[in-house]
Amino acid sequence: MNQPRLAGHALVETLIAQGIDTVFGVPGESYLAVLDGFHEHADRIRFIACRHEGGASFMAEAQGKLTGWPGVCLVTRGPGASNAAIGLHTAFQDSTPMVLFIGQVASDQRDRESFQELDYRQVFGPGTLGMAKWVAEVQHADRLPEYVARAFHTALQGRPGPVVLVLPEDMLTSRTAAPVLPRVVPSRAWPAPGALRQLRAMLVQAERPLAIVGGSGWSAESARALQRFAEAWQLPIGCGFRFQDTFDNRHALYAGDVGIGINPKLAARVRDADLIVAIGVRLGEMTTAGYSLLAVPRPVQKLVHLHASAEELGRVYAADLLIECSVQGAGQALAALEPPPAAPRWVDWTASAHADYEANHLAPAVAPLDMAQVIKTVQRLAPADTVYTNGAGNFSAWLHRYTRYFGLQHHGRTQLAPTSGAMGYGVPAAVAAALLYPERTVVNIAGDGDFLMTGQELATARAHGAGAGAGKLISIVVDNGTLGTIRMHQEREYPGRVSGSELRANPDFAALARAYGWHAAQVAVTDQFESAFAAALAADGPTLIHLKLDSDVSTPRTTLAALRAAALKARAGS
Ligand SMILES: Cc1ncc(C[n+]2csc(CCOP(=O)(O)OP(=O)(O)O)c2C)c(N)n1
Repeated sequence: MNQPRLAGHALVETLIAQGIDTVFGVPGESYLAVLDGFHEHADRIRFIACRHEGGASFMAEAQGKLTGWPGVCLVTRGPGASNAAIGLHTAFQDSTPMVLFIGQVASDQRDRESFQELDYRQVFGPGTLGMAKWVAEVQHADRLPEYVARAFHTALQGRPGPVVLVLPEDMLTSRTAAPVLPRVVPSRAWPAPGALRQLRAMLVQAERPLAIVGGSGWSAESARALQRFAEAWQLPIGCGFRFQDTFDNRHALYAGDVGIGINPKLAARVRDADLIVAIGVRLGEMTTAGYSLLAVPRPVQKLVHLHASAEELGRVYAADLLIECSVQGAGQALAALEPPPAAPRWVDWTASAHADYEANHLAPAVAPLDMAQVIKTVQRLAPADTVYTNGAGNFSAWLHRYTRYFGLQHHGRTQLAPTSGAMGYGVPAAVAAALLYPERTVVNIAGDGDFLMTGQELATARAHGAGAGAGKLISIVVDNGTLGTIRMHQEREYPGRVSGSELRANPDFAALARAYGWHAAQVAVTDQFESAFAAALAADGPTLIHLKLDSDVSTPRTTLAALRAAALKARAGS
């Protein structure tokens, strides 16, 4: 047993034992004893005080995405927990390991609706369609190590995801001599040998196979194993929505991303495939183009789904073969599969899939501000291991289409993007990445609506020196004066009837950034961008580049005027 110490201190010690050196949060009077624990152990762990719990929970989520180890967030009772919900939901939908700690009212005040009291089990209650894998309250300080170890196991095992631990104030101020537990070693399921034999037989029979990869939990090693498997079988590889960095986009087997704004030729190819092997990825709405690329519930294509969660397998699709296994297990086992008996008959199919991807990378010139050229310039100048972050909005379509993610077999994750479609994710994710990997450059692309949801975290970046070292922190705000995505849907469904989607009285984003102590530049024409970005890469602190984009430019493929005209024409014809 240890010397008795405050449970708040013991909690910090358990986090250190779990390998955590950075915690994101917003302080509250409910957990002063934990804050005191950070003070006590300041040489081994830091508490990054954010400006809003939405920012803090996004940062912890990004930490989980980037490191593969649970990101940790600490917030106070009802109001803090409510603000933090968005990061939790994102971690759930994105299968990101995360632990959210919430300070709670003292036990002797419970159930009175006392100040800021909330029933976290009701609000975040576990489910397969929810916010958390597990929600629990730690009632006895002596059991803190047990709860924390279970939280880390639960966040990491099976389908990774978020866990909530609730900490009553009186528990945190009690004393405990309980020793911390060692760092958990999560269990990883391996595919069964019989299932692998079946999968191999299906591959041998196939004419036009295609693999869709993604999901969380991949290590660089398992991504390399996946690449060896793909090479042995000459399989075209598509990456699931916002898991574009699972496979090297420069590889000759890469076919493109199977997400929003999918290359129409790739969509046709997914439909035309006779065998889809989905590895690690959820077959969710965005990856299946609204459940249309694969028919529900019985796809026309033969379907093999490898996933770490029993709940995910068969959730939507009646597949031909379901294999419950971790992505690490999948990668290693697939790489060890007996190679094909002869050169696969689909090599032309694979080559044309990659040729379609390359052709989709070409962009027609657009004036005065060419977003495709902006993204291509970013990637030409930025270091290879740059981390790209974004939230939700049409602006992200250029990023997703024109960035070639290097694949996590080289640099670990290089894409931090919410499959949950949460606006406001990109800025905090970028700040978290810059704090966790100070030697790496981080580029955030944000919409004007998207940026203003969490822009206050520019202050967090400055306060903690993000982007002040060798790695640069750059936020590029695409200001089109509108919630362009919503406007796009309005023009399709209710042409010409704009309601609620204008962003009037936007701030001067460059001036706003300077007020936060960031460098800033404004760019309205393509030619100005390269020098602005080069200056950001050479700057001695973080930089925001404010892009002025015509609101009519809706996506890489269309304009609002064209959408409106098409919708009006369709109405006139019906
Ligand atoms: C937190 C949150 N609120 C609302 C939405 C719905 N939504 C999706 S995209 C979007 C507009 C994004 O606007 P902006 O950031 O300006 O980017 P743009 O589409 O104009 O490129 C909205 C409101 C969402 N996805 N997330």
